[in-house]
Amino acid sequence: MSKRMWYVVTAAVAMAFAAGAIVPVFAEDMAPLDIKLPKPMFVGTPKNITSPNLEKTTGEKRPPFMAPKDVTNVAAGKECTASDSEPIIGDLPMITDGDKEGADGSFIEFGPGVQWVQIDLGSPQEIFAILVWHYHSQARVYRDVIVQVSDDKDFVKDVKTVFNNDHDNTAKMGVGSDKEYIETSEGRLIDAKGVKGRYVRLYSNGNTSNDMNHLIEVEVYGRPAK
Ligand SMILES: [Ca+2]
Ligand SMILES: [Ca+2]
Repeated sequence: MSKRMWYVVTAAVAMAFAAGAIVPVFAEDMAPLDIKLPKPMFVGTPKNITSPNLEKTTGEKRPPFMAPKDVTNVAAGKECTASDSEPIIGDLPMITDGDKEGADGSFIEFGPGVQWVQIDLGSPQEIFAILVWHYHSQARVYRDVIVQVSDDKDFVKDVKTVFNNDHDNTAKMGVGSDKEYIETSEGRLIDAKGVKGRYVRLYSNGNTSNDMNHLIEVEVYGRPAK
């Protein structure tokens, strides 16, 4: 390359860089999330559950979920609120107490209809995965599972929906394109794709065994938002 040509190419690259056309890529250190699972309460794939929006159950273990190496469960021990502050069974701190077992004594029960719980992460976080265990001592599907993230504790503005399997809008919060799923000891992992927010809110609307709503544990894998 001639000296003049080199100069032209170098100048063109420098201008493209300044214009934002070339973005430097720094490979982030990723690692599989280290998720501690509770003891399974049943084995095999239940065949007696039908629902028009149910995903096909493979019976296979969930593949590892890759996230930046520095994420932790930022929900651990954090304060929870709910649509009903006095659940029928259990109390709100159980949502983030680390106990994910399926047996009696580990789940909270809320009344029928659309109910929500909310976790205050304390400060805005960059969220990569949300794990939720509703109930797993029996195979069942929870209806209208909707998971949202916001910096607004009242979830009025700047609401980001990261999961919604209400295909027929019975919760009246908009139609979701996610599938219903059968609860197991693995819990449900929701890919939150680095969404930012201080509060996480999770809705449900009864289940295939009864009209009640249950929750065992929620984990939120993230890191402080920059
Ligand atoms: Ca718990
Ligand atoms: Ca629905």
